[in-house]
Amino acid sequence: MDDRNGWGRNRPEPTGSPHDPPTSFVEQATVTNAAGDNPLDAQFEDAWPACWERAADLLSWDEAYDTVLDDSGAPFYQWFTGGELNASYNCIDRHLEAGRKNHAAIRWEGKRGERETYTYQDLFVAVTEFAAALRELGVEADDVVTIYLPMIPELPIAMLACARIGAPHSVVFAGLSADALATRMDAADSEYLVTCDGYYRRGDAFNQKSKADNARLAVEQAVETVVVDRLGEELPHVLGDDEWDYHDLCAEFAGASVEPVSRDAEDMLFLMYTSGTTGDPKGVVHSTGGYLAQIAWTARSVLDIQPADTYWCAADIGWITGHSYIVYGPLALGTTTVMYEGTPDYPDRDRLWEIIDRNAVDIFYTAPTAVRAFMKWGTEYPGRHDLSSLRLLGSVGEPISPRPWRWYYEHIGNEECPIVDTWWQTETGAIMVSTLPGIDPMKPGAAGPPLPGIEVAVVDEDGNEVDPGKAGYLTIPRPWPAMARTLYDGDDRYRAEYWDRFSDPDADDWCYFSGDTATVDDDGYVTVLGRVDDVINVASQRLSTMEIESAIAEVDGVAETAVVGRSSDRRGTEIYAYVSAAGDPSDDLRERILESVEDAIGPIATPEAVVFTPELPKTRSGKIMRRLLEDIANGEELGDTSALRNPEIVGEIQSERDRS
Ligand code: 6R9
Repeated sequence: MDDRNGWGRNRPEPTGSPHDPPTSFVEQATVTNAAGDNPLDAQFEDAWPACWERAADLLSWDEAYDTVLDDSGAPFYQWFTGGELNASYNCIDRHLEAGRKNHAAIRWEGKRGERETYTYQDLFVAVTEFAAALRELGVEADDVVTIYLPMIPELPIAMLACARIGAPHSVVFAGLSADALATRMDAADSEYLVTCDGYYRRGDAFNQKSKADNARLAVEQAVETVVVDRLGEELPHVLGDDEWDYHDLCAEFAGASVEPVSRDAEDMLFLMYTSGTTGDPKGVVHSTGGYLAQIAWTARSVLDIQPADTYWCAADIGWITGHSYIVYGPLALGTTTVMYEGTPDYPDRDRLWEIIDRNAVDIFYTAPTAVRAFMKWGTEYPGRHDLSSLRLLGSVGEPISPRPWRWYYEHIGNEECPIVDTWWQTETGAIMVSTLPGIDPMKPGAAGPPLPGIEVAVVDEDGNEVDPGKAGYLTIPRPWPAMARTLYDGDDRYRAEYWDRFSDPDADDWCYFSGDTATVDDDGYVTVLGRVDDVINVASQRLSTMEIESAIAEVDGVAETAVVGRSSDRRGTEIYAYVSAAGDPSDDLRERILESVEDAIGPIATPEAVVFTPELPKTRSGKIMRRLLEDIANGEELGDTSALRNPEIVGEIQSERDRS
């Protein structure tokens, strides 16, 4: 990247001033600077990769590993080779053996106010019964089982049952369409499906099985299907050939015992589809040993999870965040993990705070998109509840800019909870960049330094590290235990997507490219700017849409914004800003937005249009659908909007665009 480009400029420092971690937190933090608790310190070159043994020590191994890292087949790295273990044993059985049978494993909060608690013993029973049922259906080790369930307890139970018998699971987010499910089942040659009759969306019963039926018609293979009856009389369904009722099956295997199958550390634990820059979704393959080790270590060191805690990650298990930090991480540590089926604003906008209050939640982990919504709704809602049980807050999924950061810190954390802004990806499997909450100062807007044992480099087009404060490509020059092992679609695509760009195979020099752009400051703190594909070219200047967005987001009265490019004969691309306002949108707000961008970046980045909208279109994982906004700006035909959480917003934005 050269300096003439918009994003090669020095970027302003994150505007938030550094905060030291609150003393009350530091005094009891799991990982501190105190002697004797070295946080997997990889300051010394020769301590790497051996430092990762500390992570592996958090697990119970059936067979000890021989080698920490085998890099002979790079970039197809292998971790803890020779080791054997089982993920469901690590997440369940060993806690029973430690006398923690009656400790709550999962506290489930249903959409209609239902509540269920699974102790570790209950979870053990449910998982073994379903594991026995899966075996009966013919599932063998290495068969991919697709799970298409909403946030009900049967979802983690099914995942752990698969793990118990060595069958990799592929969880497809319940809100995805029948086509999306079929594509993923086809790509993984999956002959087993676990789904449900339906679920409640807001107050209404929504038919999930008909989507699953359509997907099954679209795939070539015969699919044995297990159906969880979630809605009972509310949505009667009939079971056809190759279809089984979940609860009947489990009842048949009541009291069954299924020994956890020892898996090689490198065996696939699960497969997770994520969207690629082009074409088909990518099937990201995760290992058993390295994945679990880094997940457990980061859950303990970054999220500060202790067995006695009640911990809540408000993501969906259908995404990597839910796999790693609702299911595997917290359960491996033997804590209580809260699982919530509903949305933050139903029946009212204080729903999450009510759940925190009632369950005395210690640790809360969510996404900036949610924080922006809370900020927009106002302090009245958290104000209704006692949030003093909270000890730590987390953020994931996007950059959290200083304003929402401060709001989260003050109004949810009462200035007593550190915030960990955790950067990672489906492909990294586990958290990679974050402050250690008992040690590192927080800089609002910057995620933090790479974790001990992790190396990050921000580089230019040629792979040379850029100076502090300069934007570049976010790369990871050294392997890490939870890294994706390959893509299910093939090793070639894996190399092409992540390694070709910045590696030199002839020199056996490998470097992972994340697809993100970032800056690093003098203290080694990483600020993520956005995806490389979030770059637009205006009058031959390359601008980062994220950079423009952060200038807009700082304006008082702006709740949320997304910036896209619109083709123009005049300037190549014009900047289009979609803004959701905290109050009523006004001309004055529009003026202040334009000024803020001009001040932060320059007139080159001033948006051609500011389109106010009540909400931005979001995927179910809360990421703004920029591509869709781009199509709207360009007046293009809109593609598939089935992955949207709020499809109804599209029409509103289109008419708003026509007015502006
Ligand atoms: C865990 C997850 C990965 C992409 C990633 C980056 C963005 C995630 C972030 C962040 C800034 C953070 N991202 N965490 N950007 N700060 N703390 O979200 O995985 O769905 O695969 O998305 O999300 O752009 O490359 P995934």
